[in-house]
Amino acid sequence: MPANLTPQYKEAEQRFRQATTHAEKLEMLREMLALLPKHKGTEKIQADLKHRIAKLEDEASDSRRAGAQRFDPGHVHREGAGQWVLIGPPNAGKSALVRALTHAHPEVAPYPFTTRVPLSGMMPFEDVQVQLVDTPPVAPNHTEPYLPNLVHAADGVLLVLDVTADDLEESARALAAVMEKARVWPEGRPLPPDAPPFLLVKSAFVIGNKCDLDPDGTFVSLAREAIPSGVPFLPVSAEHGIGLEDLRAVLFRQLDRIRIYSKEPGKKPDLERPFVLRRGATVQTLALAVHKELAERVTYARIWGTARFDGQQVDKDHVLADRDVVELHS
Ligand SMILES: Nc1nc2c(ncn2[C@@H]2O[C@H](COP(=O)(O)OP(=O)(O)O)[C@@H](O)[C@H]2O)c(=O)[nH]1
Ligand SMILES: [Mg+2]
Repeated sequence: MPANLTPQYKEAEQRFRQATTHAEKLEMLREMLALLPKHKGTEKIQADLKHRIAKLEDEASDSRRAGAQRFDPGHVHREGAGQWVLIGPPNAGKSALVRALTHAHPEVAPYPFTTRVPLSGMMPFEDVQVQLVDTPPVAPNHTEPYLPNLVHAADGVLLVLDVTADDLEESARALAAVMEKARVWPEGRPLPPDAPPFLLVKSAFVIGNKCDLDPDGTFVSLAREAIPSGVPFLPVSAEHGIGLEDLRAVLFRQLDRIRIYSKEPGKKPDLERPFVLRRGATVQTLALAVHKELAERVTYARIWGTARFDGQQVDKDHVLADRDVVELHS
C-alpha cells in the first residue's frame, strides 16, 4: 500500500537529515511522526519513527545521568524565530552589529581577535526575536576549526565586511572557503555544474559595514564588485545605525516563518507570545508546538485572521498563514 507522504512530511524529513544535534534530531522525528498520515500503508514507518524517538530519548537521559554536557563552541543552542551566524574578517564590525541589534554585549575593539568563542544575542523584531551569533574572525591564515559547524547548523549566514578595507577580495575568498567547508551554498547564487553533492542551500547576505565612512558610496560600489554575484548586498553602519531597521525586517522575513496566536475556546487569544512556525505549517504542526500529545489528538481548528476566515472550522491539514489566531480542538 502506498504511503502517500505529504510535502510537509517530506520537508520535516529533509530537516531531520540536516539536523546536527541530538535535540534537533529528536524534535524533527517527533514532527515527522505528527505529520505522518496514519493508515495501513504507513504502519511500518510509524513503528520505525517511534523506535528511533525512543532510542534518542534513552540516549538523552543516559547523557544527562553521565553529568554536565561538554562545552562545544561549534554549537549554539537555537532560540527564537531562527538563527543567523555572522562571519567576517577581523575588525569588520561583527561584534558591533550584534551589540547594535540585540541586548548582548560582545566586546567591540579596534584590535583583531577580541572575540574568541561564539556569543549569541536575541534581536527583537515586532513581536518576535531572532538569534544572532557573533563569531571569532576569519583570517586567511587562521580560522577557528569549529566555524564551519556553526555555519552548517544556522538558518542563514551574514558575511560581514568593512567596506573601507583594502583587502576585500581576499576576505571574500576566505569567507567562501568557510562556506565550502560548511557545505553551504548561498541561496540566489547559481549552482556550478560541478557542485559537490549534499550542499545545503541557505540564505546568505553580505553586510557592507561602516558605510558611514563612505558618504559618496565609492567604497560600497567597489565592495559590491569584490563579492560573489547573486548574494544580496546590504550596506549598513553598526555604529551610526544606518540601515539597521531594514536589516531587522529582512532577517526575520528571510527566515520564512509565520506567527500564530493560539486561543482557548471562550477566551481571548494570547497576542503577546506567538508560536513561530515554518511557512507551510499546518494546524497539526501548531498542535505539536503547543504540546506533543495534542498533535495526536487534534482533529480540527477554528481560525480567525486571514480575510477568508472568521472562526471558520478547518481540518488538521489546513495550512496556516502569518498572524492567524487558532483555536485547537481534539
Ligand atoms: N566607523 C565605523 N566604525 C565601526 C563600525 N562598526 C564597527 N566599527 C569599529 O570597528 C572596530 C572593530 O569592530 P568590532 O565589532 O570589534 O569588529 P569584529 O572584529 O568584526 O567583531 C571597532 O573599533 C569599532 O568601533 C561602523 O559602522 N562604523
Ligand atoms: Mg568581534
